[in-house]
Amino acid sequence: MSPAHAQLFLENFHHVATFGATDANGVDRQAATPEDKLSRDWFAHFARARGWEVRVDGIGNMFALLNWTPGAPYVVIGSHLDSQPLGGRFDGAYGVIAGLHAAAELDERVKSGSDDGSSAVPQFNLAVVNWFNEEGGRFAPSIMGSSVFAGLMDEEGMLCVKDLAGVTVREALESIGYLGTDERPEVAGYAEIHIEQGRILERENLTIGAVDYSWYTQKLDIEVLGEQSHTGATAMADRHDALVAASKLVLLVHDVTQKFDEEAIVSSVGHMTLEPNSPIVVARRVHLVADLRSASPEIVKEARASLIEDIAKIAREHDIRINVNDFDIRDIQYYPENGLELIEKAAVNLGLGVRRMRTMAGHDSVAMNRIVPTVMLFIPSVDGVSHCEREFTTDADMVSGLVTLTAVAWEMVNG
Ligand code: HGY
Ligand code: MN
Ligand code: MN
Ligand code: MN
Repeated sequence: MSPAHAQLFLENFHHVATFGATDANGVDRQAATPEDKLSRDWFAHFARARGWEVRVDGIGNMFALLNWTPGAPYVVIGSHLDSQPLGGRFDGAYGVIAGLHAAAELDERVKSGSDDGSSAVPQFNLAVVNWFNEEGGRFAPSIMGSSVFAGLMDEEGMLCVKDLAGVTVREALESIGYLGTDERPEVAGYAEIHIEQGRILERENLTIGAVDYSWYTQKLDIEVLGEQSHTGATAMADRHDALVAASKLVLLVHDVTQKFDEEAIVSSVGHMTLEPNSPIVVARRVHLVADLRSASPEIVKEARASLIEDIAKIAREHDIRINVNDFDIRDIQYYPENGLELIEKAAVNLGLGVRRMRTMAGHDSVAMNRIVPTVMLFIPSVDGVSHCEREFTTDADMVSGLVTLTAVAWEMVNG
């Protein structure tokens, strides 16, 4: 890749980071918001300017299609442009913009006849994807667009999901002009590059991670139903305070990890809403979501069972109702051996340090790996920080990842 192309990639990456930019160098570009529309419009412009076909499907997934061989299926590369609220500017967006520039590089190679002597026109076409709502911050569950694409979630059901303001996915996508009807491309394989969102590559001074499996994850949707009353006039013995019960629950979700080996399981509550949320009213309802993850499904199931028991005790103690629903359950995904070897070979050829590693974070590749051969690459995160405005990855590592993705995608389109 020429230095000029690498420079253009960096300029584009930093330009997209201005869509929904926050004062502290992060982004707030949640699914189907006006800020998300800005990044989608940019994606479509980048593709159309190069003569690529742009499609939008029924759940807002966007595809840029490079039709080299009429009728051939597509190797799809990409990730997601939506972010967490007050999130990082690298999570997802890096993989989409690297995907676009890897495609531009390979398009050049195919159009000018490949420089490495392999067949000029590859066996498969190439497509770049921007998946809808990978983050699940505004609309739960997460990894929505790619899961609908992979047939793991029902499109109609997901279009009816509402955000906190009661806006449905369908209404939100219509409001930004990205509720499509285009036919989904036939996929021969999938490749995604992403920041690690952990500390391993940085600690071992490596540049590329070849993801070999993803952790088992599930969420608990919990509704605590107490009784509204006056914070001044109601005797303590007469209160059914949903927030006191919910607060005990939050600590239980954190403390359950201590029943297992250190770091064998991670869990927390990251989302909580309160009704009526007024200073002199005892809360009647609290809605919270707990996130449980482990390399061992058995450990998550054991932790869940322990929580269900404790939740029943709290409900009895406070004479309130607590409803618990499991959702967003993602089984462990193992990525194919030949894909790992592809990443390792490309990295070694480029003189980059590489190792195999798991992902604790969920990704669109977790959905795609259920239907097509899938490879997932990581580049380092400084301090391992993510889902936070302080998220950072160096330009040099981003370019190294881009060049590696380009090499891997070239192998994949040539079958
Ligand atoms: O679930 C995840 O880990 C991803 O960030 N959506
Ligand atoms: Mn992500
Ligand atoms: Mn994320
Ligand atoms: Mn909620």
